[in-house]
Amino acid sequence: MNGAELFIQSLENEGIDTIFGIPGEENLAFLEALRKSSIKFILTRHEQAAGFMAATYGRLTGKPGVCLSTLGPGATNLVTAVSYGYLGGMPILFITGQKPIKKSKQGRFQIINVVRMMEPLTKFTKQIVSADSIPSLVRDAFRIAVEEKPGPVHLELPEDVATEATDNSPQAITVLSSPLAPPSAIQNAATLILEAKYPLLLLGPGAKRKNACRAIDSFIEKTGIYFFTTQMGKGVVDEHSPYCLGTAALSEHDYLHCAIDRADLIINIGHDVVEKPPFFMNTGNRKVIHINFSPADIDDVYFPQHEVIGDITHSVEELTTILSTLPESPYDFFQRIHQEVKSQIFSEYGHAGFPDTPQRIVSIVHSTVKKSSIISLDNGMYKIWFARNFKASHAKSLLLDNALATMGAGFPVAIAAKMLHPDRQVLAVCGDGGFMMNSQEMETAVRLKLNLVIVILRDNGYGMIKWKQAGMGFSNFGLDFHNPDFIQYADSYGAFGHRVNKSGDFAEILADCLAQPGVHLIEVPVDYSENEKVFLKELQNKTCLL
Ligand SMILES: Cc1ncc(C[n+]2csc(CCOP(=O)(O)OP(=O)(O)O)c2C)c(N)n1
Ligand SMILES: [Mg+2]
Repeated sequence: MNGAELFIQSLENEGIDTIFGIPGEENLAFLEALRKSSIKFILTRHEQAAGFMAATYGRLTGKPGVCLSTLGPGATNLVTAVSYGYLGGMPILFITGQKPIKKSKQGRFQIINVVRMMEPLTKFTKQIVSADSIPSLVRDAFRIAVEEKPGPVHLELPEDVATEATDNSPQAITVLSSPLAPPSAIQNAATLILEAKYPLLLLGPGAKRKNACRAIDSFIEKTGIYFFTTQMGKGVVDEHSPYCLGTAALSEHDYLHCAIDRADLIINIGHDVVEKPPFFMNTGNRKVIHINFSPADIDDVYFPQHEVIGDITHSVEELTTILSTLPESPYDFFQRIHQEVKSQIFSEYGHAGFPDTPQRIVSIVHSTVKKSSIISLDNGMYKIWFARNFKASHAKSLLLDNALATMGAGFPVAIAAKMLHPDRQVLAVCGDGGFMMNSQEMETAVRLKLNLVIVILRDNGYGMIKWKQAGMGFSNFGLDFHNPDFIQYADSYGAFGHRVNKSGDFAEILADCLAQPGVHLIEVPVDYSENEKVFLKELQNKTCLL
């Protein structure tokens, strides 16, 4: 057996069934071993896209996704996806090739220090220098990738190590469990909650990772404490709940912020400051309890007074038991905010016109897709509208990135989500800017015979930055572009292109596309004048309920 074969065996031993990537000549021994294995190889058209797919695999399964590239240019193409997984807390193993390390005949051709390049972006990065060390390195990498907070790890497999003979074998898997919070920390948190007059629950993505959703549901049901979420925390609890106050999608002035202003205690389950913070500590002197797997990263915008560090499910279950005696609390203020959010945001249909407003697009998507559907959002103005106006039913309803907030991920993420959930409707919602950053993956999606829908919101520009530019009083400059004919573009890949040409078209086209096999691209012109109308005028001028 050679190093490459032992590497593949070690991955099989970890339960890996899929690798995403683009090989180079330095990976050919690895590719040959992969060909003979039980693992599926998903070839993509850009390493960045393969990285986003592997990250999504890790995000949705909790097991590391695996991504392969060659040395030098293949590895540098991975950088954005590695960073995406690092900030987003997604377990991923990146494997890159390298020239032989013992004797090289090509000077420094294509050689950069990939291990060092990965250092600030990963939890662990190492060059493999002997085939015998592969089992322990793979085992260690997998453990580190899934440990809280999960993230990317990297192993470099040089060509000569890949072909080196070895008779070693994979290491046995051990199951890791998270440490539990001490009873005193839980008791102190319960005391703070009992003392508070207006406690609110903030739900972030950490609450999804080891699936604390059910425990949090029971906590809310028992205590009647209202909740709001960060963008990436959407769906921890079904947002159709009577205790839902919505998502802190904007930094300030939204209806929900009146509830945050009133709160004297925020119980933060699973939000950490890597996600753009919802600014709940910069006004008033409310207290914050930090409930998470790891301690808070103290920041100007985040300095909790009390921390409950340990497995989130356990902490929440213990708190629920202690708090079963919660007295009736005067929560009717939050109840009125709940009603206000429901009527102003969640049921907002927007006026019928052409082009459609963002509110109307969100509302049409919400009423057309099944509850079990998965919607992957790229980064642009519409992400704020979806985060704010779309009611998430479950933890995977909206896959969005509010951590690296990179453009280009939305479509590859949808491809991986569909591969993992072939029975669910999967939709990518992208801007005309972000989609074109990885649109080449249409070929991958068509080759894989996936059934999925891509909605492209067309404003012929980098709309979100245009909105900020106008908001700062600057003139329109440097952000407008032209687009390809999206119907012909889809057609050239063997996908199906559709265009919304008049008011009312979108709902019908979307429903049809969801019902048909194949990759469907729908070009939807969008009226972004609503950004200013709602976010600047309506919200700045509104007053909070008394
Ligand atoms: C890779 C990357 N480049 C640049 C940015 C900065 N940025 C954030 S949103 C945005 C505009 C997005 O444009 P588009 O995808 O067309 O969506 P729109 O806002 O127009 O709906 C830009 C340039 C980013 N987040 N990621
Ligand atoms: Mg745009």
